[in-house]
Amino acid sequence: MKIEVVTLFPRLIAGALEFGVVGRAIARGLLNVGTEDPRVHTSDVHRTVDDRPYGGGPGMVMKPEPLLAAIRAAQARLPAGSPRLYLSAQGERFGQAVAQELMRCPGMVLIAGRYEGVDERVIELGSDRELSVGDYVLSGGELPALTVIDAVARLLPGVLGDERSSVEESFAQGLLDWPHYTRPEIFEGKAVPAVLLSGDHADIRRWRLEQALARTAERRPDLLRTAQLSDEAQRLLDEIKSRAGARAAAAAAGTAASEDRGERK
Ligand code: 4GX
Repeated sequence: MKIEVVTLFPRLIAGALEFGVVGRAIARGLLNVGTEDPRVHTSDVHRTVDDRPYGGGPGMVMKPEPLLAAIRAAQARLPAGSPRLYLSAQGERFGQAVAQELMRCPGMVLIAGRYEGVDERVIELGSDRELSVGDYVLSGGELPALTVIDAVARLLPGVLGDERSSVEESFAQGLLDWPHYTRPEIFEGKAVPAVLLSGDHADIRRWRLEQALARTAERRPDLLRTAQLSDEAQRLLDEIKSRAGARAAAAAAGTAASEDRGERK
């Protein structure tokens, strides 16, 4: 896959891509990331890429001409059918489903804006899709672009070898991760759960699935509504929920009983 990032800070992109899984994917030729700087597409002595907003107000807006020229130069280096994606807080939420969709593209242009925004006509003429990585305000689109690159790169064939986590591929797909442990067996008085030392792989597998389900139910119940649960997972989840329900009832009854004894809540 070939990715082009349109950015005023090409070294920010290049620097972040030197390390880890993505760095290795690039070194092995599984992924290629280029950058295009709108400043290159200016002709005035000051290399101006921003201007004051029509209608007044504080802050600056990215000028349309250099930005659109940069997008087109980037696009010209990519195969046909490579989408142009604009990163902004106004976009559709980027998540694992969008990453999976983008993984199938031959390439993509990621447009990282700076200042208070870009001239709206560039979004209309030079972008196919607007993506947001989350509901917070950043000072530029570079970190969102790197987020998209990282999430997509991990899905490319051959990028994850042994590290291909079973979470993404197998029985706990769409759930939060289970807890992980390594040596020592006791750390600061805290022991590793015994089941993980038992050598019983069926037991370990069931425990991990149960942990993933319980955490997801507790922290992100919204994910359970879209996760594709196996019959086994659904059964485990029903048990977890009835245990939680029973605990809540016992706690309420305990409160009632202590109140009956005249103790305060
Ligand atoms: N998820 N930003 C875009 C420039 C900008 C400012 C105003 C349009 C209007 C963001 C996010 C994000 C910061 C990227 C501002 N563009 N991008 N940039 N959250 O906050 O994707």
